Amino acid sequence: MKRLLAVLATGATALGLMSLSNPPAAAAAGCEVDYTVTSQWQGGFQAAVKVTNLGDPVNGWTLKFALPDAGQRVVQGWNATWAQSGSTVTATNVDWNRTLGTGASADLGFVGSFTGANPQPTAFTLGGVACTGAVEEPPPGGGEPTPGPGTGTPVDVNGLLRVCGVHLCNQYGRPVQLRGMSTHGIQWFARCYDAASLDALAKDWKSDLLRIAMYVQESGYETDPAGFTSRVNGLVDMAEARGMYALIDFHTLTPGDPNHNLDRAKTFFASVAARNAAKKNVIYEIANEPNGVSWAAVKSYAEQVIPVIRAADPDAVVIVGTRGWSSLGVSDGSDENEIVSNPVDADNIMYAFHFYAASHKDVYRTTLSRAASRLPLFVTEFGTVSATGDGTLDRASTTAWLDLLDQLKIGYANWTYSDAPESSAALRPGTCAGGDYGSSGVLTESGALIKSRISTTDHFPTG
Ligand code: IDC
Repeated sequence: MKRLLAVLATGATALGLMSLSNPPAAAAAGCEVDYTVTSQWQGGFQAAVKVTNLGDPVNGWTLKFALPDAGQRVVQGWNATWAQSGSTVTATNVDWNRTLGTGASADLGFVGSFTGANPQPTAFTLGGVACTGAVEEPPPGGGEPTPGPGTGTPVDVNGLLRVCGVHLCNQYGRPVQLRGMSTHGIQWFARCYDAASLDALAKDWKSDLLRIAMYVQESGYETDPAGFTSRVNGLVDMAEARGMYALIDFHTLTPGDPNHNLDRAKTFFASVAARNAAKKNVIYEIANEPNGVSWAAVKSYAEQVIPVIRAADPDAVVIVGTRGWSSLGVSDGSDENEIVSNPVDADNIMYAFHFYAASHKDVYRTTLSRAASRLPLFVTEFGTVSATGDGTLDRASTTAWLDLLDQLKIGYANWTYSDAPESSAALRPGTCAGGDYGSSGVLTESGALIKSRISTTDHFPTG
């Protein structure tokens, strides 16, 4: 059977047909692709791609097309996993748009760069089948299999990470978003990080990472360097054993100038980098929240600490805190431009962005959105509440933030996986003494919200 569908092409809109990836035998297949350049500027453009499934319902799909000018690149995409090889662009469904019923659409988009001309893409295909403008019965076996989600733990699937462009990429060179939890200060909440709690975090929460918040002051590292170094290493091993990434957070806070702790940082990172160099699961975060200090001072600190790490562990990702409590400068009256115009002189690095949903809203979201196409960003800490770590949970703002981070594929760690008596904590007071981390009753309102977000399937791209 061949059904022909009328398609309408107007102005900047090109319509094509998309066929289904890996359709079941004898299923009707067909799609409409509506491509629009929504804005264009010197050297760049933004495009919207609306994909409508005209065939039988699908669970998992991959759209491919060609950007015919070799100078065209997809810089940043949303609502799909975007990749480009030569002139071929691939957009694979994300979690929430995996299923497309008959007549259902997914709205994708991307920011592209170009040199020379900016022609419209051609050759929309899916599973290698050319789009022809019709719905048809696919030939048996005609589909190309879509890579399935990886099996195994986050570290098994993704392996050694590396910054690629503005993203964090896995061993296949594909962008990944890591979603997980931060400890509270390990000097206060060590009891919350035992085998049972980390089992729950890995298996029940399906957390991709554990951020290990090692305060430097406030009874932290400075009081017992060897002891805290060893506790951090122990937690790195526990995360590794459970397939989670470990983000080693040198939790500077007060004083806000990281240079106050420069010598301690060099000593600490020389030690943990040498000890953990062979591991695939370690990411170094060299200064939690610089504040009341210039970007030049933070950059100078980073350019002294990063070489110490690289000397021992050359290939690990390093995350640099930003001015204004890691707000990209916003909380100190600046913005990301101070970094874009004067970046840290090192590669394989990302910049930290922190927010507390009840305190930091649209101005911060706008900054993050803008900065995300220019700087590799990682939300190494955020809260669902106010910047005090306490107060009322702001569900609407938290949801807006997490939707944005998902869309931009920016990784995050929530403050805190602990039973601290404050609303930012995910576990109710007393949980850690009780040792039961699995019952729904142990979760605070914040814990329940965050667990529901991070426990969804990751669909890390492979191959
Ligand atoms: C808070 C803790 C709180 C502790 C305080 C001082 O939740 O129990 O008394 O630190 O150490 C940050 C910091 C993080 C803060 C958190 C909430 O990185 O250390 O934790 N916050 O105030 N930046 C913005 C908010």
